[in-house]
Amino acid sequence: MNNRIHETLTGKITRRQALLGTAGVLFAASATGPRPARAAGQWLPPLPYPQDALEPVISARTLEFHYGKHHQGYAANLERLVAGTPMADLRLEEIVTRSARDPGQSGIFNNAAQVWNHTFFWKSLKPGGCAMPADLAPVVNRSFGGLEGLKKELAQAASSQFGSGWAWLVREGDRLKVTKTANAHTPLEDGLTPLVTIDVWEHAYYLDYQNRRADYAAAVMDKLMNWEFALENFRRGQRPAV
Ligand code: MN3
Repeated sequence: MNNRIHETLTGKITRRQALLGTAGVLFAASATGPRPARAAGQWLPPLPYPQDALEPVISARTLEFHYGKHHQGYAANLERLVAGTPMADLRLEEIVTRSARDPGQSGIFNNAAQVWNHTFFWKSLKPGGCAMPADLAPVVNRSFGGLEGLKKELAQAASSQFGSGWAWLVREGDRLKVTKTANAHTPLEDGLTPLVTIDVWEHAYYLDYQNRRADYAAAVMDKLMNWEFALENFRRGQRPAV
């Protein structure tokens, strides 16, 4: 978290802010009035790689829309929906799990979950991909009989999800399993630990693959999947923070 966001979230008035002049005065005034707005853009962290880094599997043009329009749109909606509510002070994962239990908050849930899912998806991909880490291989073997078995199940989940949604590799106890969710839904709602995900909304692949979702999913698994990120999440053994 950068200092400015941290200061805004904690409400600290620092010497640096005092030196900001007008901005510092405005912030100081807001300390006794309504809670200051959270930093703009907080739900839209930078992509972890350049926009063209996933080519040719995922084009820069797709990321321009997927990150720059879709993810950006969910982030902007979320910011607007939680502004001035008690949700505004919660961590993103808490907003997701709390709003999931309240049908009256489906708008907040859909946007918060999509922000979480997308931030997690970007981290699930790595330019050039990577090998399965030796420390994760035994649990993959135990759960799926090997990497090919895992890919087969993940491909099946990606292809068979009817309409928009997500295919996931998750940790359940000491084993792994594949699951899929519709629309904005996420395994966080079921208390599972996601390790990696594949976005199977049409906006994720249509510019590059049109209707060939299975080809997109196979290419992502073979050439971009960040198995090192999967291991990090497996080791953490709890809800991974994004
Ligand atoms: Mn998407």
